[in-house]
Amino acid sequence: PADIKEELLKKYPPKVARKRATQIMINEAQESETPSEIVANVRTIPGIITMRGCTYAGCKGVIMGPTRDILNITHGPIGCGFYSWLTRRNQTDAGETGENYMPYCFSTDMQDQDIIFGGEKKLAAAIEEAYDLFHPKGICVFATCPVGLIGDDIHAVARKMKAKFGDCNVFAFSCEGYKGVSQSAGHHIANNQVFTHLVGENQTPPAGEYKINLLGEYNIGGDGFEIDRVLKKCGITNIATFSGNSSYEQFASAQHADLSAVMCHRSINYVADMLETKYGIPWIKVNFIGAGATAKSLRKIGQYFGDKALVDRIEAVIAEELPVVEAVAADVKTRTTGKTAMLFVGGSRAHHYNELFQEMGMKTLSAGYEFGHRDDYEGREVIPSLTVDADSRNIEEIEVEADEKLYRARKTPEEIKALEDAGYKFKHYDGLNRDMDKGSIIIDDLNQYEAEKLVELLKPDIFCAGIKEKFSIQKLGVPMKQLHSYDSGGPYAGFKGAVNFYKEIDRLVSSKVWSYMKAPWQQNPELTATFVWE
Ligand code: CFM
Ligand code: HCA
Repeated sequence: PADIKEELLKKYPPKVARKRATQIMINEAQESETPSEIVANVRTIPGIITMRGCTYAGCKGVIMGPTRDILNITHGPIGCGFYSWLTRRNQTDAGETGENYMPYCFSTDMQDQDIIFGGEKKLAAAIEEAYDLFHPKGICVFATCPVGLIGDDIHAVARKMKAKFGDCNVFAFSCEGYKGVSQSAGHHIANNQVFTHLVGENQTPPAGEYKINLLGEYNIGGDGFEIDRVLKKCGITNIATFSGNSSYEQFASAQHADLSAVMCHRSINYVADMLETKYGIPWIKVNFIGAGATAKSLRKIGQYFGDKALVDRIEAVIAEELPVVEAVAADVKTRTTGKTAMLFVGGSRAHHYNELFQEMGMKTLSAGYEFGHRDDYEGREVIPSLTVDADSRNIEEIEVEADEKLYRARKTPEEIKALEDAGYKFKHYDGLNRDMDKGSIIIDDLNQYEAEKLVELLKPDIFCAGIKEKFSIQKLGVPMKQLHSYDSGGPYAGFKGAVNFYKEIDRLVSSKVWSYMKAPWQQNPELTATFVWE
């Protein structure tokens, strides 16, 4: 593995090589050990073709995109709105009312003259037009790069329009694309505003027993539908998902839950903290990717509430669902055992999907995040030692206090202690490194060059990443599975999702079709050219 690292760095100029060397590590960490430090959440070196996206993508596309009945307006040139229009496969169930603005792409379509003379009037007119046409409960406004550069005050416009309408919650996000080093900054900006402007608005407690919020689940390919199916079967009430298949009302009611179950902690762990500080809702990490992980997460929720009726029902559901999944795993394993994978996704998924591959007897040779932070690699305990650089300081941290009226401790300190004494972990997640094999290669902010080099050197049986990587990897003769959009597949979460995933990966790694393929320039060398410097 050390040779592989050297190979990856060889082509770089010395300064670039030195920096990348701090973001590529040969994994030493084992379960009990403290992983060594990796450099993460820092700017991509200019000139490198990163896999990352921008702050606007994280705010508008990732966090706010999946909420069906909030009308999202992109204030900017049309490309930003167009790119984030239905590309993320976040599904929704608009139910009986059918109120769903996700199929629309709302944008102020800024032109040169708006950049020169200012775009605030155009934005106000767009909000007014959207309100007149749809009368939504909420309108959100998203800043793109030029808006930040010319200094349009989108928050003032939002406040003015909110006051004018009276029955529509209008608020804005300063999520200019360049603001952070990646999407991650956009998650934070989005979540802060939802927490400030929306959570807590609905005072009527929703009906149901064992109330939880599901944080960091975005219903890609229907994952959230499958998780909701399983939760419902167990008798657990999901008040609000942040933000897959969500509605305005769900966010507004989130303070009524008794537990926050956090799935993708990368995109939302600070909201879990704020819900606890302000309303008294404890939080735990869960993971519904993988049949084993799903069973474990359900048991963790059961143990928190501690009711025998719930615990028994959860066991009955697991006993009913798991054998079906295990039968499929046993079959595919005859073909997939020993096969190898590489996993490079934005945040949590590069970690979560390890478990699904393990269930198929497969081995992850190399993995990493586009924009994870050190805690996503090394575990939550490193958070106090993270350095706050200028880029992180750019992102607002909001201070919350216990709400005078609404704060209610869900458990007594004795109850919490009893759970912890029994090994129960609140507010905790392990990083990726401890779950990866010794000697596997962990890479932060992998780029186009390194991706191709890794495939060339280690020839995995499958490579998992996003749309930008898809075709270049397939041209190398290796099957490629998108773990962002799932291509056209899914769900992969929960019990039914695990079955879907096993079958899909089995199909991909057992097929030879990609290795037979030759790119045009491999067949017809006349298509290649050599540049000669005269
Ligand atoms: Fe969390 Fe996500 Fe991910 Fe993410 Fe994303 Fe996504 Fe992702 Mo694409 S919230 S960090 S910003 S699990 S959109 S649903 S697939 S990069 S690994
Ligand atoms: C985003 C969204 C994305 C992109 C996926 C990809 C997603 O980062 O803006 O590169 O294929 O999951 O849709 O992460």
